[in-house]
Order: sequence, then structure tokens, then C-alpha cells
Amino acid sequence: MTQVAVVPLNTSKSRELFERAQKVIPGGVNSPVRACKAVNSHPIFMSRADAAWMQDVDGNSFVDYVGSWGAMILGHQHPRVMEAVEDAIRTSTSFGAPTLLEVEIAEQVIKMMPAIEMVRFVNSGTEACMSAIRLARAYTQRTMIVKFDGCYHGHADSFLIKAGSGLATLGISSSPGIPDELSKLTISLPFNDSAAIEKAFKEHKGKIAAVIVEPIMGNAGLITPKDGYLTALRETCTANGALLIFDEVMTGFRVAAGGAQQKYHITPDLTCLGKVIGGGLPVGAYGGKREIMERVAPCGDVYQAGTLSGNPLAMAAGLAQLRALQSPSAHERLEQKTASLADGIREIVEKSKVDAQVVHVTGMLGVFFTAKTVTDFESAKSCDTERFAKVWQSLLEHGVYWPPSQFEAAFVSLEHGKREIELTLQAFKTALG
Ligand code: KE4
Repeated sequence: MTQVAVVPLNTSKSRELFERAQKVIPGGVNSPVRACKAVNSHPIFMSRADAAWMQDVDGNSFVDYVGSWGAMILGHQHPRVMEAVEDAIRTSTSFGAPTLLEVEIAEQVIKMMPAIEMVRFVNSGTEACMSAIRLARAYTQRTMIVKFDGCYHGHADSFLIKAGSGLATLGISSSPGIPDELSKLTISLPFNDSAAIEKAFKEHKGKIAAVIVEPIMGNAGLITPKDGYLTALRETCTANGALLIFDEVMTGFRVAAGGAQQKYHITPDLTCLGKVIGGGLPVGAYGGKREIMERVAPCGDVYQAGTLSGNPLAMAAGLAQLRALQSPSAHERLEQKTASLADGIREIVEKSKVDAQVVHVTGMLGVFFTAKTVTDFESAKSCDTERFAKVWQSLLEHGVYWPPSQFEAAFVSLEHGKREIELTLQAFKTALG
């Protein structure tokens, strides 16, 4: 990997590509948050990535803290993942028929997340969450859904209300194009507020099919649940006959081998997955209690389908990652790496005159530029996003590719070692003066 040049970056090829891309792709990108609008930059077009590093089309190298938004937990081009995909690709790229790999990865997911007794693979986290709420509505014969301000469950119509990630980044509270009749069926509440959930169930008695939550919020920056909050959610859903859906698309197999549900000892009725289980290839999955999942067609009557669901390349990559994550030391090492980075940034913040909060869980961290303790989307929105943009630019110039939004989390992989962490801390020192 080339040395990181500490000079004003030459990103001329990225700029040229961005001009060209904007003529043929809306905003020049295939997903809004990549546009780097919120950090007053043009997008950086990447050409390759290895381990914890990415290289852009101008030949600049960066320590990567996006990691395909969490998928690349083993680092880029991990030998076991690459070998699995190379083997799979020699058999074809898709069959449209069941394969052994789908059974093997389903068994692996169930082994690592015991709350999942059956699982269905789809092609994205959006599909997983969209299908999970359809199933919850059918199973409970109710129509309303509860989500939380700043949580992001993909771009299905029911979720684009006070959502996080790209909507928060662009300052959009909910998207046009969603009929009022549908958005009325989604209630969005403040995260970490147990009284609000109690009140919602009182006001909509017998109508709420499910509560869907990111057990650790990763789409408004990184926001952890207050002690007892997830238990209160679980108990309230059970008492009111509603399903509790954990959206672990981001946290699954990252914050612990069994995800946030293992970390906080909560048993959700349904779990949504993505990212890590595809090793960087398009994937999603939803699963949970057998009696609920057996309502899914063709076993049951709740329809959901997908041409490329269970795609052999994605299954091979995901299975290789999951098997590697089963090693007992994997999450200890990931925690040590993340904690060392977070503690280092915290120390730099304390020595600087900058108001910032540094939060981390295993494999994920967030830096909020505010004096407030961030416990929900409201407090996250108190951040100084202009300061974030300046810090992001400085980090980029010093060889660190940080997620280009205050309302995203940063991802650490098992390939982030001493060199990468030291370089990152040096870049934060420069950025925070
Ligand atoms: P996808 O449809 O993008 O695969 O997954 C949607 C989704 C669902 N649930 C959670 C908790 C998620 O974080 C996501 C997607 N995450 C964002 C990153 N904040 C994807 C990045 C992007 O939109 O480009």
C-alpha cells in the first residue's frame, strides 16, 4: 500500500468522474450519503481496497472507516472471503434455484443468533425490514408500526418518517411520494424514552403490529440504549401483543458474535440482518420465531420473493465472514481496536478546545461535535455539522476516510492495526488542533 502523502490532496480524477457521473446518475452517486454533500466535498471515487485501506482513482490511500457501511468487518479482500467467492463464481453467478450454500449460511446464522429459528435471505437491508413488518402485520392482524426518530431501516415507504442516515444527512425529515394514508400508520418516537412507548401503546391500543428498532442506533451517529431501555421495549411489546423487531443490519455479528441481542440479552421476535452476512455483496435477511416465520410463502401466505435472493456469491462471502467471526478472539480483538481508537480520540478532544462526545461499541464508533450528551436524535441534531465537515476534510487530507456525515457511525475492521490507529489519531490531532 502506498505511503499516505500528507499534502493537499490531488483529487482531480474524482472531480472529473463526478462531473461525468452527474450527467447519467442522479447526484452522480447510487446512494445519497456517498455524495459527500454534508461535508462540502465532491465524492471520492475509489479504485481498490485492501485490508483496512482504500485507494482512490487519483492514487491517494486512506484508512477506511466506512468499510462498505459495516459489511467489511474482516477488512477488504480477506483471503477466506475472496477464496470462497472465487470458488462460487466458477459454478455460475446465479441459479434461480436453491443451493447448498443457502442452507449452510442459514444454519450458521441460526447457530450464532438463537432467537432466529428460521431465516429468509433477501438482497438488501431494506428488503429485510420491509418484509419483516409485512410479516408482523399479517401475524398480528394489526396495521400500525412504531419506529424511532433517527433510526434508519432502509428506504421502504413505511420507514421514511423522521429517519436517520442519508435523510438526516440531507436534512430531509421524510420523503415526498409516500401517501399520507400509509405514513399515518407509522409512529416515530424518541429513542431511549420508555414513557413515550407506553403512551403510544395506550393511545393505539390493539393497533400496533410491531416496534422496529436499531438496538444500538448507527444512523444518527452512534447512540447506545440507556440501561433497561431495551428490556422495557421487550416487556411493553409482550404485554401489548406486538412484535419486537431488532434491526441488526448494522450491529448483527459486529457488536458481539450474536449481535446486540446477545450483548443486551434481549430476545426479539424478528431480527433483520444485512451487510456482514454478505461480505460486501448484496444481501439482507429476516428471521425469528418459527411460528412467525412459517407464515412466509410458500410455507405460509405472506408473500415475499426475489430473483437473486440467496445469490451464491453473496452466500459464499457471508458464510466465510461468519465462520471467521466465530473464532473466540475475534470480537475481543475488535473491541480492543475500537476502544484504543475511541480512547485516543477522547484524549485528543480533552486536550483540544473542541466540544465533542466520543462513543463506541465493539466495531463501531461515533464522534459528536456537541457539548451535550447524545441520547437520542434530538440531542444528536445539536451537533455542529460545519465543524464536522471541516474535521472530515482535514482527516481526508491526512489519509483517513471517515464516514461523510455527522449522522453516521464509523466502522472498525479486524484489519485496523496499530499503524492505522496511530495514523488516525495523528490525523485527529491535526484536525482538532
Ligand atoms: P440497505 O437497503 O442499504 O442494504 O440496508 C438498509 C438499512 C437497514 N437497517 C439499518 C440499521 C441500516 O444501517 C441500513 C443501511 N445503512 C446505511 C448506512 N447508514 C446504508 C448506506 C447507504 O444508504 O448508502
